[in-house]
Amino acid sequence: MLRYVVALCLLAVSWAQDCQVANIQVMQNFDKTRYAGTWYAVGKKDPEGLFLLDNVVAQLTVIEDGKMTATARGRVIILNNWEMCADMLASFEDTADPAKFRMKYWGVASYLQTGNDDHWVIDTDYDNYAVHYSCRVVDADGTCLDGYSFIFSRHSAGLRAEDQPIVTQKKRDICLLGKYRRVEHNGFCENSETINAEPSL
Ligand code: RTL
Repeated sequence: MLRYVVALCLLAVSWAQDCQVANIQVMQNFDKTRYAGTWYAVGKKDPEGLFLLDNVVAQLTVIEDGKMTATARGRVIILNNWEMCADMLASFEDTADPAKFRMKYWGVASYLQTGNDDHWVIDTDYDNYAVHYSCRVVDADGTCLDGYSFIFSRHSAGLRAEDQPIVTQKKRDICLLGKYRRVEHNGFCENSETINAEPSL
């Protein structure tokens, strides 16, 4: 009996950690209206190339037709060491899975990056933490070759102690444990005007 239990556990662990993008579990019964509002990035795993460095704050909104839009701001370094706060806009396209979106994004300034990435919500309690995941390039073996992930908190100071073990487990589930850096919030992007522009869809 014990042997079967051990075998089943091993099977469950290996299945959960086969690192196939297609097998990544996302938030069940995801509710975007509860996901809306301000999120402070407190941890991130970077993709290849230019990316948001720190002081990253995202503001998500659900507009009348139920579509999700967002603004995001963060410190970036572009061109030859030009440090600035990037104001970004995004519109989300729903998919068959309510926790998986396609996110089109662009900068308020035209010289900022534009893109069309996955935006998957791996887990959230809506009031304190959210684990985000985006794979940009899936490798031939089905694992993620280039992607990024944010750990969001409703609190700029970071995650509550009680949420940390949950988030650590989710990082492990998406095969990114140990790949994150802390995202500093030192006020660098706070004194610029608040962005309240609505993305033109
Ligand atoms: C996150 C969620 C909220 C909306 C948006 C997001 C991502 C923004 C990115 C911006 C990159 C900007 C760069 C600018 C330098 O040219 C996931 C936070 C838009 C990826 C690299």
